[in-house]
Amino acid sequence: MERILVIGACGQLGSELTNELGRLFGNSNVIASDISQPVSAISDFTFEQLDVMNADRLNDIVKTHSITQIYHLAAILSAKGEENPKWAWNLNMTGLLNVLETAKENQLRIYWPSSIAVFGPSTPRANTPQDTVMDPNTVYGISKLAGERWCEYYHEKYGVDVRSLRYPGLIGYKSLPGGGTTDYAVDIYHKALRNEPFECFLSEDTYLPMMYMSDAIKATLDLMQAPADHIKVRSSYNVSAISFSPKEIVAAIQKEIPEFSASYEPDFRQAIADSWPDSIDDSVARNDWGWSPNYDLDKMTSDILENLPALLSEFEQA
Ligand code: AKB
Repeated sequence: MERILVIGACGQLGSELTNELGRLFGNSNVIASDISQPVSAISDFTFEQLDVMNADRLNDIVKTHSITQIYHLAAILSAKGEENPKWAWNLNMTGLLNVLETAKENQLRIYWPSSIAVFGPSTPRANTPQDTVMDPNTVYGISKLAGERWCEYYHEKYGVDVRSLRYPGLIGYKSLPGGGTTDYAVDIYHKALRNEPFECFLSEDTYLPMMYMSDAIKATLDLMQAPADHIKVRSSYNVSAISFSPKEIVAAIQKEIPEFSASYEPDFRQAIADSWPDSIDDSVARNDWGWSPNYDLDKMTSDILENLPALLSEFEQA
């Protein structure tokens, strides 16, 4: 019987993953936690307020709820991290080390997301391989690369069953992301459905690897449920689904909302995007545990434009 703790359950990925874990394992076996107050999307779950920097509180929650697996999602993303680098480093690293330590003490399975932000300006941009040059130049990317090394270290030295994916930009419609460079590809749908023009903070030809939320959840759960001997990479796996530029997502939306328009005003996030790959080679994940995505740009766009309208008024009230 698995007992699962989600850290960062109020976030963009956390709220959807918590509900999916509840469907798989039963809501009573999933404990949601976050530094902030619980959001309505996770109201069906036991909630524990947790600052992951507080190792004692984390250990108490693990013991009280007989936790067997942790999904540690709390992190400061790329754009926000650049505003306060030391704070981002401290939170991203101390949080992960606290989780790895409690995993070691309590024999837990851990999921921790890495990111395409581990790559940098000298990394090959097209079809970036699993093993390649990594020279991140954002504090977020540096913390993710260091985190990958720590995950592999805890697996090699202490046998911790830690598993990780290098997420591309994640696009969902059920909640708003915060602080990422790829987040324009979420905001754009809100503008389109409100019949407002969109001003993009990246230039129109900036390609980035992206993934629809439902594929991200599938990748995460497939990885966590794969037999341990299939998991050959204990740093983090490349996973890929779609690559597109702002111009292409605008065109995909215009197929359904022809009057939608966008303009381009690149800001400091352009340099971050320019340091990341255009597309990712995920053949190692496909071979090791059978990864394959379901959504391309058009299919994702149709799904969002169909389902987001029912939620728009909730976002306005929030
Ligand atoms: C970000 O833009 O910071 C994140 C990421 C690619 O990890 N979405």
